[in-house]
Amino acid sequence: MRGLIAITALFVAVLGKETFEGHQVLRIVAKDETQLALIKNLEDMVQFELDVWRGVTDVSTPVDIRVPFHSLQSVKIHLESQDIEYSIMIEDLQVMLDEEQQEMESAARIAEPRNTDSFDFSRYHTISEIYSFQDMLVAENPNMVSKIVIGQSYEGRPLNVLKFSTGGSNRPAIWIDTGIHSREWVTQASGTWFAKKIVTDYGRDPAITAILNKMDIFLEMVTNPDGYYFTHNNNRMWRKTRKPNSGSSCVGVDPNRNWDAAFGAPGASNNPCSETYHGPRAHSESEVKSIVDFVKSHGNLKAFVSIHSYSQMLLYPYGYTETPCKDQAELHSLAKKAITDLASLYGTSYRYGSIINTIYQASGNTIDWTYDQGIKYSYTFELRDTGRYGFILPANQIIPTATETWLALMAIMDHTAKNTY
Ligand code: 0X9
Ligand code: ZN
Repeated sequence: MRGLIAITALFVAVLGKETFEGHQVLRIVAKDETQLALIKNLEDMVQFELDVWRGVTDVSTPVDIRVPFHSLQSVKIHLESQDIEYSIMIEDLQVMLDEEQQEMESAARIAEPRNTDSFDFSRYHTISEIYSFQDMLVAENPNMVSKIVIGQSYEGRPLNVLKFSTGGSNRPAIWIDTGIHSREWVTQASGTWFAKKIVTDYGRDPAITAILNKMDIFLEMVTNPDGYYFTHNNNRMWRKTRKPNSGSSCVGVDPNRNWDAAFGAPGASNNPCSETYHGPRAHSESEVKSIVDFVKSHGNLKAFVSIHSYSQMLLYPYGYTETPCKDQAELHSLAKKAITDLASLYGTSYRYGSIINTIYQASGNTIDWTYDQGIKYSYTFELRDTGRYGFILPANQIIPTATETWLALMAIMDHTAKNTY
């Protein structure tokens, strides 16, 4: 098995991108708790080499799993023999990836943008395009935007954070990150759109103007740059960091299980080959540690919003325990307001609640740590969609997704500003 993985890795290194021909994404629906438990077992059957896109939540929520071609038959027989219902959500993943790639390449033929006005927000971009977008935005708005490098990724890429500030020193601040899971491409793309939105609306929209006259905003758009690079060049489905694990041929740690909040407790895996591997120790990943150091040294963050995809949810702590956090009532009603605002644009419906009660148990996750650090308004989004395209959300949905999400972000930022003294 190990040998096979090593050979596959070598193959990809020599020949380029991993392909997903014949891979299907199955949507599995449990009839009852017994079936739910069986599906949970299936997630962990290593011989099938499954990739869980959307894990087990409850009986009323489907589970989406990418099944490699070689195990399709066995998985389908396995499900049928247990009388578990499933449908084929994606017939052939590679067909969808080819379309995505074609769209990106046809866009790339249009000249490189020379300023952020000609940046095409309706396309997905490479990491170097996003980094040059950041530099252009700083150059165009020297009085409001600056770039802070909070650290380096494992492979040595800069961890860039844009700071939006209209003055003051160490003002109370709001943090937003996108792309900590690298394959969730609509998030980095939305982060780019948010950055442009802030500079465009400041001085025009009274709400963002009031927020920025009181608080700073920090935005990390490519929070897992090695992973993002890897999704473009080697494996579109990469989620984790790219640091090798000692004693294993499997690479990477789940950066949303690596935080020092019930680190290693149930809701994370101790298997380096798992997509939810928590890592050898809390904050072992420099992509995580750099944010930890930033948060601590800043010391004045009032809101922390970490953006993922997919499944359309707005979540607050905790993920590691059923015990409600002490601000649950306030976080819940603010979440309701935020998703109501979001839905007002195109009717996109979101679920909301604590992580553990709304999605599943997840220990060592980002916002449990930030909340326990005293950042009350700690939220995490799961953006579009609910599974038709999953992580391969068509680029023509980037702007609508970012625009509706912005309404929810504004609700959170507005409430934070009004409750910060
Ligand atoms: O499993 C996760 O890390 C999150 N789902 S994802 O598909 N984006 O990987 C859910 C965990 C808690 N939710 C968030 N932190 N968004
Ligand atoms: Zn994620």
